[in-house]
Amino acid sequence: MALATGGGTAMAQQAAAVKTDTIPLKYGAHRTGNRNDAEMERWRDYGLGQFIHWGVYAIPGGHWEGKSYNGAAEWIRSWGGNGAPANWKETYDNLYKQFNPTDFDAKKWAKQAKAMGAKYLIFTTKHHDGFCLWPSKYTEYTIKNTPYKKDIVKQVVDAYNAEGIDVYLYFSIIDWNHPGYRSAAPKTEKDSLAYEDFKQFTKNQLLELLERYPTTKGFWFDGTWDQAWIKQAGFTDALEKELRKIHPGLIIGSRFRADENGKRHFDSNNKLMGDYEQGWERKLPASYDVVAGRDWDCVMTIPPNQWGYNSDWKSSYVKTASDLSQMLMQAVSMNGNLVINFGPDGKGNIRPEEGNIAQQLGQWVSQSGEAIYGTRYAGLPKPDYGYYTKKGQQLFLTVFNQPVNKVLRLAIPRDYADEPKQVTVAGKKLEVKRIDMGMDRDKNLYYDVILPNDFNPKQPYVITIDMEKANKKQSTFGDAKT
Ligand code: FHN
Repeated sequence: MALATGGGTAMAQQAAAVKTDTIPLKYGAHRTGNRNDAEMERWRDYGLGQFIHWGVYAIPGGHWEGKSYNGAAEWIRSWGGNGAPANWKETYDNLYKQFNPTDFDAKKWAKQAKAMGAKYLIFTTKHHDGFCLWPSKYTEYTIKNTPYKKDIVKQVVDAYNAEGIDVYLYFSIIDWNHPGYRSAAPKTEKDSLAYEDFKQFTKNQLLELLERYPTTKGFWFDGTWDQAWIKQAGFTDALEKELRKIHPGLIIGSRFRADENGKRHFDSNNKLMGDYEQGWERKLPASYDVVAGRDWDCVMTIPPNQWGYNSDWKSSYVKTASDLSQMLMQAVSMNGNLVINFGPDGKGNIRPEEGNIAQQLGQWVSQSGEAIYGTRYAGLPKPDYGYYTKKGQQLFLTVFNQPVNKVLRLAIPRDYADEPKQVTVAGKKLEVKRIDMGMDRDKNLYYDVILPNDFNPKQPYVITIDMEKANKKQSTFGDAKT
C-alpha cells in the first residue's frame, strides 16, 4: 500500500506507516478468531475431547506378514522400499474388502467417552488413504462396499449425540485414492484438470457430510500442507465461506487453508485463519503467553505418535491417566481444550489399555470437573503446585505437587482485582491467611492455605478459592518502600 506523501501531521504519517505495514490480502483471515457466539462459547467450555482415528489401517495395525511399519499406523499405506511387503499398495487398496468390524458398537464407545468426561468427539470420516466411513456418493471407496456395509459415521454421530457429546468431523484433504489428487502444485494442463476434478470432489464431499449429519458442530481439517492445496487460496476461501453459510455456527480451526502468499494458520498479517489455533499436536504450549488471547486445541496421542490402531505398544512409552490429567489441566489453565486420541482395532474394539485410561481418567475428572468445564485462564502466574483455572469469582487450584509442609502459598499480584475469601477442599473449609513476607520489590501478595496434617491424597486434587474484591487499602504495605 502506498505511503502518505507530503507534509501531513506526525500522527497522519504514523497512521500511514501503520497502514503500510498491513499487507493487503484477498484471502486472509475472516472475522473468525475471538468469536463470541453461543457455539464458540460452548467449544471453550468443553475442556476435554476425544479423537478417534479409525479406518482400513486398523486391519494391519502397523504390521503385515511379520514385518513392522516404522511410522504412524494410519500412514501404513505409504509403506515403501525394501522393508515393505511386496505389492503393498495394491494389498492395502484392497483391504477394505475385508473391513468387517463386527464388534463395533457406537453406543459402547459413546458411553465410555462420556464416562471419561469427554464433551466432544472428533471422528475421522476419511483419513489420508481416502477411505470413507460414510457411504459417500462421490466415490466407491467407502464403507458401503465393505462386508460391513452400514454407515459408521451415522452410528457414531447418533450415539455420541445421544450421550450429550458434540461431534466434529475430521476430514483429510490429502486423498491417496482419488485419481485427481496431487501433492505438488499441478504444472501441466492434464494435472490441472485432474486437480480441478479433485477440488470439486472435495467440495461435494464436505457439503454431503453437512447434509447427512446436520448436528455436526464443526470440521477438523487435516492433510492441508501440500503445495497443490496451498495454492488454492481463492477456492478454499470461497469454500470455507460457503460451508459457514450453509451451516451457521460451524467451527473450523486454522488448518484448512492458506492465504494467497501460502501462509497457513496465520495469514501474512499474522491474523489467525480460523476459529481457533489448530497447530498443537502431541505437544502443549509451554506457557500462556505463547497462545495468549487465542482459542486453541491440542490433540494428543497416548503412545508417542500412533493415531490409528497399532497392535504393538510395547516398544514405546505409553502415557498414563495421570500424565493425561496433568496435560488436561495444563491445557485448560491456558484456555485450550485437550483432545485425547483413541485408535480402535479392525473389529471395532477399543483396546484395553485405552479403556483403562478412559476409566481412570474419567474417575479423576468426575471429582475435578468444577476446575475443568466452563473455566478459563485465571490471569495469575503459574503456581509450582499445579494449575489455576477460573470461573466467575471462583478460582480453582488443581494440585499435582503436594507441598511437604502442607501449606499452599498462593501468590496473587497486588493489582489482581480479587483476593481469597474462603478456601475449600472437597467441600471442607481450609484456613487461609494473608502473610507478611518482609520487604522486597515483589509484586505479589501471599496467602497461605493450611492443609490438615492428615490430608494425604493419593491423587491430584482441586482446592476451590472463593474470591472477593481485593481490599486495596489492606494490600498497600506502608513498609514496602525499598
Ligand atoms: O498425518 C496426520 C496424522 O496421521 C494424524 O491424523 C494427525 C492428527 O492430528 N494429523 C496428521 C499429522 O499432522
